[in-house]
This record gives sequence, structure tokens and C-alpha cells, in this order.
Amino acid sequence: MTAVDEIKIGGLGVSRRRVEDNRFIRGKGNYIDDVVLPGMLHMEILRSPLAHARIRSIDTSKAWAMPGVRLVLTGETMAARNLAWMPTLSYDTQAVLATDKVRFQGQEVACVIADDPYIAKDACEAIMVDYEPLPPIVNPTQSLAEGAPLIRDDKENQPDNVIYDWEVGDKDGTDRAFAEADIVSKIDLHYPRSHPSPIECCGSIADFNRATSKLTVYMTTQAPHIIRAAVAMVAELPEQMIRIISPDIGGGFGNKVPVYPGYVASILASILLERPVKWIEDRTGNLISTGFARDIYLHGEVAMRKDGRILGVRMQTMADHGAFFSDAQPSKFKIGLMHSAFACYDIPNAHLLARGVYTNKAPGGVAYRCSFRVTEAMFFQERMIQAAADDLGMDQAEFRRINFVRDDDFPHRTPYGFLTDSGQYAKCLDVGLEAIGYRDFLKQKEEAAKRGRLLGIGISTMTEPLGAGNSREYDILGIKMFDSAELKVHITGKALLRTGARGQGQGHETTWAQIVAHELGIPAEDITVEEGDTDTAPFGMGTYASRSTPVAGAAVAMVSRKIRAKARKIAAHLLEISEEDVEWELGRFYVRSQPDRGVTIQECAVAAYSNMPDGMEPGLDNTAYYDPPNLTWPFACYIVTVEVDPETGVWDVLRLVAVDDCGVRINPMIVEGQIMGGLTEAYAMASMQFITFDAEGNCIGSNFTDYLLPTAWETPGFELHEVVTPCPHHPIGAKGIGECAAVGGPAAFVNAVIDALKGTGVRNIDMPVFPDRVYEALQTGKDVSGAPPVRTD
Ligand code: MCN
Ligand code: CUN
Repeated sequence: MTAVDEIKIGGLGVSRRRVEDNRFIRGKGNYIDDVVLPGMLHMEILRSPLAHARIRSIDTSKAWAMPGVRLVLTGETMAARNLAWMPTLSYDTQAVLATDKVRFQGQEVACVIADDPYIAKDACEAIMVDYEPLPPIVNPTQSLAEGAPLIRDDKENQPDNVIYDWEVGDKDGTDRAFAEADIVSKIDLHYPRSHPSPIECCGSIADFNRATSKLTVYMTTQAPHIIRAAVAMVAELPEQMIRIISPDIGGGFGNKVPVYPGYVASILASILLERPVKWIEDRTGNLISTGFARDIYLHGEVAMRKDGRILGVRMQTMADHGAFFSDAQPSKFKIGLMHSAFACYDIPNAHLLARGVYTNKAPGGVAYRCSFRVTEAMFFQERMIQAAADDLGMDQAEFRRINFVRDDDFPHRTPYGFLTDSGQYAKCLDVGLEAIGYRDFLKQKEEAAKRGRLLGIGISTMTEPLGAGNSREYDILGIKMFDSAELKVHITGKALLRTGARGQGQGHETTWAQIVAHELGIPAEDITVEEGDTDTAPFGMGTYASRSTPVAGAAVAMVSRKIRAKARKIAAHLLEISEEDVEWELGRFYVRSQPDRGVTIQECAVAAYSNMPDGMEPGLDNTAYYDPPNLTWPFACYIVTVEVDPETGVWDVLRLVAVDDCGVRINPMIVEGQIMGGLTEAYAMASMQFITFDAEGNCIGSNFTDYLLPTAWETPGFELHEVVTPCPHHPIGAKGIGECAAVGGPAAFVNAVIDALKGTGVRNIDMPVFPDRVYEALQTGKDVSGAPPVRTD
């Protein structure tokens, strides 16, 4: 008898096929719209056509009179139950259904519940709303202008449209660094508003049962337990009588973290009607009203010595949060983790001033494959780094290398105060440069320039904080951030694993089983993974910020170890030796002095139910709650080469090399899938994807002909490489990966296009770097801003 072969049982490092795909690719997934309950009614939402207007009156009589209509909800109905406004995760309030004013185009004004969704939709159109238009505000400049209309006149003590001013870093030290600098590089950037736009939009089915007083809600949520707690608090219902079920999710990308008015309205409707009420959002509803991302401006400055060392960094950001401050982010910082910027560089002084403002745009921010503004932080950082290298006249790779934190300099305190713990930054860069053939490309570029061809190369290197939290620094409405796993090993040695996370396509059902296989030697195929039902899963904080592997994944390893500790006692009993003489190898315990005398983990499982030692509790179940000591800090280096057509401004990606270090990889195939998906989204944001507004506050990007998603046709090919620096504090050495490529990728594309334009005087083109913007830059030799309002003619 020997240890089981970890590769054969689908343990750590195996590119095991995704078990969930068995149902997904056969069309057997169970998404929200697949759930049909007896007696179910349907809800539709009436949305505001105007961006800013006072509501004079709402006449619902025609809607009520339509056959099949069961209920019409307005702000007034909600207000009567104290539900017209709800708290946001950023300690602001958000209108559920508008009472006084509408504050963005697409805002929820009324809901109709009817026998079928078509009647409900028709009845919505029969509702007459009398609006008195007010001037719309579509960017921070307008928002802060003298005499600008007050958007949040519902709030006491809100004299203007400023939400917060927040500051971090050492101002005096940074001022001194700038005074001593040989060169100061400056740049102004806008990261446009974008949207996660998952394949499946949002939806819910609320089912209140008067007989049992139990409220069951099927809901597209990435964090079911938090929703249960929020519903208990807001609706003042007993928490044990609330069950949130998050069925299969057709992509989340952050869109399914916030609480939306549709969820709340469907719950109230079900309570009032005592029937199940289903709400399924349409695409336009999703794009114009739910969790947007980014929409933030930067003025950045880098102070340098002639030899290339960065002495200090200044960042001033201006975030456009829309009409309600409802960033879904659990840090105590106003602007999320923006100050994780420059974490991979050894910079002695830094200062960040962050301002947030209200505008007449949809709320919801900090979604779309980001860890709470980390996407923006790393984009700004890498655009500033490239501009600084150019201003200095130094090679951009060399400039990064000179300023990187060195491998022997960990733990490292970042310029804004985070603690990073591991990494091999220069090695990742070298792997990338080697793969792309850096020196050769520079020669090619020079040659091409002689023939009027514009080639460019862009680099983006970054380490980002993934895996909130530790409970010291992160909480959601006071609930500390940790996560959980529950493992039940059955009598036959097969097992059921549940966690407090909720995958949306990331492959948790596959990878969590691999961690158990690695820890216990139970074949991965013998382990079923379940998530997303608050009545069965242990309490957890859900899946976002790539926190599942860093936190829930760690809990999976820890609960497996608890099970192993108990199994060891059982093994000692079965082998009739003392526990000290028991040795472990994968899948089996054996007698130290007689390695061929042993028992398998499965034999221990049988004994846990049939032959346990005297005094031992029967069974082989346990739960672990894991509070990580720190965030995990994966590193990435993305390098893109492009050719820009000077006649049209069209740019094509020639090659893209990605080097990712996410520590130990549980499933390399899934990790690569995550990276490719992230790079695709990065390319989308850099080249074609944004939500913007015209001067009237009309949302441009409310459907898939305006809001572009790249297909396999446009998307470039990716060349992936890896470096592995295990996370020192994670039980299996893993770091998060889910967002790295979407976070670090965009700057590589933009840097490449700007590099191709070097010498023309153009320092920046705001994303999306549309061909017409490139063309304009080439014609004028000037930067191109993407701030709204945009021309729509
Ligand atoms: N993994 C691994 N080895 C590692 C790290 C991760 O094998 N060292 C695996 C994990 O086991 C998991 C996947 O990679 O199966 C992603 O893990 P992780 O980085 O922990 O991220 P999460 O599971 O917490 O996923 C969240 C992250 C976020 S925040 C967004 S946004 C996003 C993303 O994942 N949304 C996605 N990727 C997505 N992928 C799909 N298909 N759909 C989404 O909605
Ligand atoms: Cu910000 S998108 Mo992911 O953290 O769910």
C-alpha cells in the first residue's frame, strides 16, 4: 500500500475538466429565469426617461384597471412601509422607487405585478408620470460648478454635490520629494464608465409564505448571506425565516454584488400578495441602472531623479458616483483601495487626494472585475509610469526594473501603507520581455518608422490586493470579513463540501474539490461542492474581489485539516497504536515503524460511523471559518505590441504576452481561463467599451449595439506564461487571480498605442481608444479627452 497519486485523484495543480460545465454546456443550468413556482406572478419596472426631473404626480389608475394586473407599486406605496429609500453599502441612501425626483435616466419609478410579464409591461406603459425637467449633470465639472442644481436635496446637511473628500499618504514628505526632483512628469486621465454586462441580467423571485412566515428569495446575488442579513435588517424580518437561494449565475463580474430596487420591490410585492413574484431584468434595464464601474478622473504627478529613481507620487482623483453613493466595497476607505496604486514600486513618498461627487447618472460603482477601485489604481499607475519614463527619456522596461520592490525586500510597506508579502517582480518582467522579444521589437519599430509605419509596445506591471479581508480592516455594514467551509465526509468516504462563497462561473465546484483531494486524498470526483443557499451553506461573505481562493479556499484547506486530525485519532484506534506513532501520506495513515500497515481515509470514514474509539463523537463532519492575516498580492506583467494605421487611426494588436504570478495554481486550466477572460475584458475597455452620456443625460451604451462586447473575431490571441511565488500566509500558497488581467490589462493596450504615437506630441488618448480618437490625435498632435458629454450627432 502506498500514498494515492495526487495527479490521478485530481488534486492540486491538475487541469481537471470543469465539472459544472457538464450541465452548463448542455443547457441544463438552473438560472433565475428557469425557476418556476406554482402561482407565480411577474413584475416589471417603469423607469424614468429623464436624467433629472421633479415628479409632480403619478397616475396609476389606467394600469390598475388592466385585466391581469395584481398590484402597482410607486414610491408612495413604498414610503408607507418605510421602504422608499434603502441604505447603500457606502453608508448613503438610494431610492427604491422615486418619490420626490428622478435623478438619473433609467431610475425605477413604479412596478407592476401581473399574471404574466407582458401584461405587466403594458401596464407600466399605462402609468402617467408628470415630470418637471431639471438641468441634468453628466460630469464632475458641471457638478461642482457655481450654481449647479443640488442633486441630493433629499438629504439634510448636503449643501452641494460633493460626497466626500479623502486623503491618504504623507503630504509634506511628498512636497519635499517634489522640491528635490530633477524632473516632474504630469498626466491627466479619465477612466470611462463601463459595465460588467454579464450574459444573464439580474432578477429575483420572492416567495413569502404566510402559513409558515418564511420568505424564500431566489436571487442573482454574489453574496447570499449578506443579502439575508440586509433583508432582515431593512425589512425587519427574523433572519432565520429568510432563505436566500442564489441559483446558477450566468456571469457576475461584480454586477451581482449590490442590492437593487427590483429585489426589494419583488420582496414587498410577494409579502403583500402572498404569492411568488418574479422579476427578470431586461438588457437595457441592466445597462442603464445597475452597478456601473470606473468613471473617474486623475491628475497624476511623478517626481524623479535623473537616474530614474522615483522620489514621490501625487494623485488627485475625482470619482463620478452617479446619483447615489452605492459603491459595493467593504473597506473603510472612501475610494476603495485606490491607494493600492504603486504597490509594486519602491517609492518613498506618496500622497492621494480623492474627491467623490454626485451626478445625474446611475449609481452602483466599483463593479466589473475590480477589487474596489484597484482597476483604476493600476491603470493610472501604469499610465503614469509610462509617461514618466517617456518624459525622462528612459527605456520603459528599465524604468520599471529600477523602481520595483526587490525580491528580498518583503514584507514591504507600500507608499500608501499596505503591506505586501511576496513577489518576484523583475523575474516576471524578464519572462515577459524574453517572450515578446523586446530588443528585436524595438529594432523592428525603428525600421518600420523609417517607412512611415507606426509600431508600439506597451507594458503594464502591477501587484494588486485580492481577497478581502482581514477582519481588522474590512467589514460590510459592520459584519467582519472572513469566510467559511463545511465538509461532511459520509460513511462511504464520499464527501459534500459547502462554502460561504458563490461562484458565478469561476469553477468553484471543480477547484474546491481539488483542495480537499490535496489535503485528504479523497478523489475530487467523490466530492460534491455546493454554494449559494443560506439554509444549507455556512455563513460567508460571498464572491467578489477575487476573494474566494484567498479566503473560502483557505477555509476549505483548513476544514480538511480538521477532518484529517479526527481521522488520525480513528486511524490510531483502527491500527491499535498510539496517535504519536501514526504517519500520514496522501490518502492514508500508517504505522511509522511498519509503513505497509495502514488504513485509508475512506476506512477511517467508515469507522467514524461504525467503529469509533470509546468516547469519540461519531461522524466525520466539520466547519472552518477563516480570517486571513492579510490580502494576497498576485503580480502580473502584460506586454502588448500594436500597429497603428496613420491614415485611419485603426490599431491592431500584433502580440500579447501575459505573465501571471498568482502563487500556487489549484487548476492551471481554470487560471488560464480566468486570465484570458480578463484580457478580453481589458481589450474591450481599451478599444471599444464604455457607457457615456449626452448633454441631456441620455445614457449612451444602453444596448449591445452601443455598448460593445468583443467577440472571438476582434479579440487578439494571448500568449500566457507563469511565475509562481507562493503566498506565505495562505494554507496552500495560493493568491487570487480572478481579476488580475482585467485590472492590469487595459494600460498595456493604451501604453502600446501611445508608444506608437511617440514623437507626435500626443501623451494621452482616453479609453476607449477608438480609431477616430487616434486619428484626431494624429491630426492635431494633442491629447484626446473622453469626458462626457459626448457628441451624438
Ligand atoms: N484559482 C486557482 N488557483 C489560484 C487562484 C484561483 O485555480 N491560485 C481558481 C479558483 O479556484 C477559481 C478561479 O480560479 O475557480 C477564480 O478564483 P479567485 O481568483 O479566487 O476568484 P473568485 O473565485 O473569488 O472569483 C471572483 C472573480 C471576480 S471578483 C470577478 S468580478 C470575476 C472573476 O472572478 N467574475 C467572473 N472571474 C469570473 N469568471 C467567470 N466565468 N464569471 C464571472 O462572473
Ligand atoms: Cu469589482 S467585480 Mo468582482 O469583485 O465581483
